[in-house]
Amino acid sequence: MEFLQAAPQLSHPYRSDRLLQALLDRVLPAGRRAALDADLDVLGDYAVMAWQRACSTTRRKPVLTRWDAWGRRVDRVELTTAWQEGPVITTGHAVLAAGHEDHEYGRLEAFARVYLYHVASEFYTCPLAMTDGAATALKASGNRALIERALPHFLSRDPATFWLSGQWMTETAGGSDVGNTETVARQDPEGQWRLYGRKWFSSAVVGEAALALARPEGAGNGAGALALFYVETMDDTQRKPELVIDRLKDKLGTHELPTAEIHLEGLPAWPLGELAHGVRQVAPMLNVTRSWNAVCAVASMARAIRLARDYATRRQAFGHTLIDHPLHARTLADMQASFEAAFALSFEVAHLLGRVEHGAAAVHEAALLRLLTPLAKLWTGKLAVATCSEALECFGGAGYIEDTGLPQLLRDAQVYAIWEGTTNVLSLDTLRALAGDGPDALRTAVTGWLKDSDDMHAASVIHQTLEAAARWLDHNSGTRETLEAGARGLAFTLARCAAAALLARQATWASARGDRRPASALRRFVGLGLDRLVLPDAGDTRLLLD
Ligand code: MFK
Repeated sequence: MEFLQAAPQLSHPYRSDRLLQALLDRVLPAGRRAALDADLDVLGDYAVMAWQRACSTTRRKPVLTRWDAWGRRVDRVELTTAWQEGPVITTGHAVLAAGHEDHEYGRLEAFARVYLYHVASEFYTCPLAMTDGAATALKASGNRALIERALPHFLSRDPATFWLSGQWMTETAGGSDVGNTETVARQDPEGQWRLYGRKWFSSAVVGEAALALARPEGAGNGAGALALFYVETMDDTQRKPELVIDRLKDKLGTHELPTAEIHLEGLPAWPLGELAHGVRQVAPMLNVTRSWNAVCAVASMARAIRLARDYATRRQAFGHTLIDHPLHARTLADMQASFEAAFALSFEVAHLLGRVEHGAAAVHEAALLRLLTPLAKLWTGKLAVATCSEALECFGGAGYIEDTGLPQLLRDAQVYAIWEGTTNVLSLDTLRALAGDGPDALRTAVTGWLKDSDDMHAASVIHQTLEAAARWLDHNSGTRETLEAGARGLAFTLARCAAAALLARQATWASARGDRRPASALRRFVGLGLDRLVLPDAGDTRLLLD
């Protein structure tokens, strides 16, 4: 009988996830913790089922049918099975609704669900993120009519009444720079606003609503003249004729997600607030979707490491199982340490968001949230790509073979660094946050997180690196060009310092309960280095590009 390699098995993503269990044990009051268990358990079951299904069925992509047999325009999108299951899972386990409950733990509890559901959902979490963001932006707008109209659908616990929302910003001329938006908003003779234009990346084309940026006719150029509108896409069960799906995108990854190019040909629209400063109005949505991005990035890392760790116990080479080879074990442990740091930072953002929204936060924590949100997004986006790439390598050639289900992890991970703002755009956003109370807020927070740590070495490296970052900022803040050129290095440094300090807080809590693993994650992560500051340029950048 020829040798056949045993495939990796996915252990239960909730029951065997000590990080999530420990975080919830530390933060949640006992009653809330117990009440959450059933939903998380079922979402973990769903993830295991979805992995087994993906390993035993042919992968599908959504299919767009533009015309029916008789020549009628239908723009029908057929979805994969996981996407068809999306509304039932989402509403049945309050994946969105929990985040908008009236208490400070709502966001944390919702993001715990997102973390478990994400990979199994086949990026159905993308439109969920946007729906969550739309609900948040609508609440921030104070527009009572739209809130009463849309929120009961967005936050529904019944699949029959549940609506998804899109976020229509990106255009051919305006990707990162949404100030180049060409979509025009025009009032018809009855005073109804209607949108005319082309949106180039519509990730929730199957949604029932969207928030869209558009330029009211006659308003000037630039971002300040844009307005934010709410639109609906359906007339009962028919897509509105003023919304035309041109085609689905052929993407590197996230194949199950039906990202589309669309035309708006007079789609009725309602402004959220004033007919200007749309970017400012959409910012609450961006910050929520960026938090989702971070949590989903760590969910992908968790999946990749979980499979690679399992495989290392099943595969023999050179007379040993992989996990008994020192270099392989070291490689996995390095991945685990960085993942634990990324997990700590992403879930701190989730927890802070709920605390700030419910007035339960300390004075400095609003500025802290503003700073940590882009940091978590930009750092976890890059780390997810590196981690998934390393995890694939842990399988050797098998990691490069489609029907193992592994390459998809890497292809999908690449999107975290791109959508919702690229790494560089988010690094520049970090500069915006640092121009306010961000630096003081971070210093105060880090001091608090390190307060009881008995890892003196780690605490000292974190403090020293933060001081180096503060000196770098002081030194370079006079020259915009130098500041921007170094923004990514600065952002990575701050993200790593914050994550390390959060790991230290978790390690202190866990050590007191006899678990020494977070303390070793902290030592290893700090050992990998926190400082990513860049030296001044001396003109080399231009020379290198000549
Ligand atoms: C599975 C995971 C789920 C993930 C969901 C995936 C969804 C995928 C779909 C997409 O990818 S949609 C496309 C996403 N596109 C972007 O994220 C755009 C990226 N570009 C930026 O973020 C730019 O930084 C930005 C467009 C915001 C800059 O535009 P401007 O015109 O240069 O903005 P400006 O003048 O700096 O800021 C305008 C206002 O917004 C300012 O406030 P004021 O008017 O009061 O001065 C800013 O302070 C404010 N602002 C900007 N970013 C902010 C913010 N406020 C709070 N938070 C922020 N992040």
